[in-house]
Amino acid sequence: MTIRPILIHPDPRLKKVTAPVASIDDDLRRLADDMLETMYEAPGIGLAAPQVAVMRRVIVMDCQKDAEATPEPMVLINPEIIWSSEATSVYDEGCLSIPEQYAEVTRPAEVEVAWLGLDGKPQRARFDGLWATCVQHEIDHLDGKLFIDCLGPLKRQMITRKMQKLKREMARG
Ligand code: K1U
Ligand code: ZN
Repeated sequence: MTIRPILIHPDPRLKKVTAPVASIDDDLRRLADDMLETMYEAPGIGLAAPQVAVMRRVIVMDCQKDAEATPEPMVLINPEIIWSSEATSVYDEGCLSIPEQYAEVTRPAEVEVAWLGLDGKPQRARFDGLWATCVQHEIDHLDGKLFIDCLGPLKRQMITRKMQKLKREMARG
């Protein structure tokens, strides 16, 4: 397993709509393993393939935040939201592609998602709480959308400028 570099906003690859996975092969299994390792190492509770520069519809998640709890890694291929609740919830979201920036985002409190597992079998489940927030945030990544796109233009611009400065500093080393 390999820890892959995570793209930092602004990057044109984070704005693109990704393509569905056509076949589940060794490359895809390696990608899923690498994404989980990259997510745990960051640390994060989710990661989408475009964040590691792979323009395919794959996400990983583990919203088990308690360090002593048993890990619950999930790999979702070609995930689709097939139902959203009317009720909403607000969460102070972060993003591994926008380090150290957080903002409240309102989303449906519960969603039902259909996807393919790594065995190629169709799966379906209802998510609530942090899992619901995270799966929506990750599916947004697959559609080229970041949580800052849910904010007003001033807040979004302020965060983008901070990220441009961070990237300049990182490039200087
Ligand atoms: O997609 C990503 O950029 C990962 C992101 C997922 C996410 C966070 C919060 C709300 C919705 C989606 C993160 O994991 S940011 C890091 C984070 O939230 C966290 C890190 C360590 C422990 C607990 C949370
Ligand atoms: Zn993110």
